[in-house]
Amino acid sequence: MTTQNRRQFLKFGLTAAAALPLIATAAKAAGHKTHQIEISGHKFQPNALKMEAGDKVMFVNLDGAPHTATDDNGAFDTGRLNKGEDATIVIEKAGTYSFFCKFHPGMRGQIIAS
Ligand SMILES: [Cu+2]
Repeated sequence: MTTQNRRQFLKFGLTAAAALPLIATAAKAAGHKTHQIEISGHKFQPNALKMEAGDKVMFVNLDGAPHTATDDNGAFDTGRLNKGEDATIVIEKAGTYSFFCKFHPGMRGQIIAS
């Protein structure tokens, strides 16, 4: 993704202190990864992602149609992503997160954080 794209950085379930850039840098130094899920052909790819709690996930929409990645239980929501846009979320707690697209509810994916 290029820097021209609108970038969103969304954090959920964090304290205000944890949202500080310095803390985010410390988390990165501790070895947390950023994973990527592409949205293409009305599918989340990969459709099931295994990762560690504390890792980030960047959703990138490559389709002409707008999409979202919205957790079934409200743990995260990228909001509307138009073509070429991306949004990054942080999964803080281990668990299985099932998500869908608000515009196309048949589009589903899963994040398994351990
Ligand atoms: Cu969609």
